[in-house]
Amino acid sequence: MLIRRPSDLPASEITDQSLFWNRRDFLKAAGLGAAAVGGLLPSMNLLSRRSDEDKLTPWEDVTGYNNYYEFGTGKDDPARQAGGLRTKPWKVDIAGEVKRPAVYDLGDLLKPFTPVERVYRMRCVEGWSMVIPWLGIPLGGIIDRLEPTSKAKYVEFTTLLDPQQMPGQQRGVLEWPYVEALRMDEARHPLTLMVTGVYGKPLPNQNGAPLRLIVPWKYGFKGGKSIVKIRFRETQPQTTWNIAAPDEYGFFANVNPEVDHPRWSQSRERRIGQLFKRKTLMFNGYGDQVASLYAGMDLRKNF
Ligand SMILES: Nc1nc2c(c(=O)[nH]1)N[C@H]1C(S)=C(S)[C@@H](COP(=O)(O)O)O[C@H]1N2
Ligand SMILES: [Mo]
Repeated sequence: MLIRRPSDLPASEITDQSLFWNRRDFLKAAGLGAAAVGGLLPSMNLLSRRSDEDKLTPWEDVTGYNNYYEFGTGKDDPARQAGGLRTKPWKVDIAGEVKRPAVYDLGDLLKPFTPVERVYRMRCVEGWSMVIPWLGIPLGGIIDRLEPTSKAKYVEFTTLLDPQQMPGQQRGVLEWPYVEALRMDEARHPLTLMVTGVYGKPLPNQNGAPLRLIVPWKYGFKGGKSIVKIRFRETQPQTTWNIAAPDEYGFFANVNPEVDHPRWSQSRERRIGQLFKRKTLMFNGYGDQVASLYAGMDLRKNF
C-alpha cells in the first residue's frame, strides 16, 4: 500500500472547497489516519473508521495487472510493453456534431480544468475488481465547453492506432483501433471522468496515458485508453467489444450481477489483492446515482 503524505496531494484537493467530498472519499478509502493528513480535516477520526470493503488496490496491482490488448493480452504485458509509447505531444481530434471541432493539443483541451481525485470501484467483465484513486476531469465540463449540437446523442472515443508502437495491433485479436462510446447523458453524468492520473501521479502508459475514459458503474472495457479522438454522433456507434461478440458484450455494459456473461456468472467478483470473493453490486454500487439514467429500460435486453 502506497501511503501518500499531504504534500503528495494535488493542490486542487487541498485548496478547492468544492472538492471536499472527493478528498474525503479518497481519505476514507485510503484509510489514512489523522496523523497522515496532519489535521487537514477536523473530522478525520470519523473518516478513518472504514472497513476493508473499499481499501485501495495497491499501486503495484493497479499498474501491473492490466487489460490493454494493444500491448498484449497477458495481464503483465501492458506494464512490460507500454513503457515506450510516446504520449507527448498528444493531439485529440474533436469531431462530429459539435460547434468547436478541431484537433486540439491535449494541454489546450484540458487547460481550463483542474483534475479532481476520485476513488472508484472498478469491475472488469472478467470477474475481478479494484479500488482505484483516479485523477481526472469530469467529462461533462469538457463536453459543455466543446458545445455539441442538438443532434449529438452519443459520444465515441477512439484509441490511438499505431501498430509500430502498439505491437498488439499487428495481430487481429480485436478490430483496431479500439472504439468505445456512451450515450450523451452517460457521458455528461458527474461520475464520468476523463482520467489523466492515478494515485496522485501522471497516468502510467499501461493504464491509458495520457488520456482515458472511466465510467465506474460499467464494466471496465467501456473505459477506452490513450484516446486520440472524441466524436459526437447522432446514431449509436459500433464499439469494439460489441463488434467482437455482441451476445457477450452489450453497448451499455452496466455492471449487473443478474445478467451473466454467456460463459460465466457475474454475481460475484474477486477484489484484486484480497482472498475472498464478494458479491457484485448492481451498477457496481453506484445505483443511487445512475439508475435513473435507465428508467424504463429492460436491463436484461439492454445489457
Ligand atoms: N484501448 C484499450 N482500452 C481498454 C482496453 C484495451 O484493451 N484497449 N481494455 C479495457 C478493459 S477490458 C479494462 S478492464 C480496462 C482496464 O483498465 P486498467 O488496466 O487501467 O485497470 O481498460 C479498458 N480499456
Ligand atoms: Mo475488462
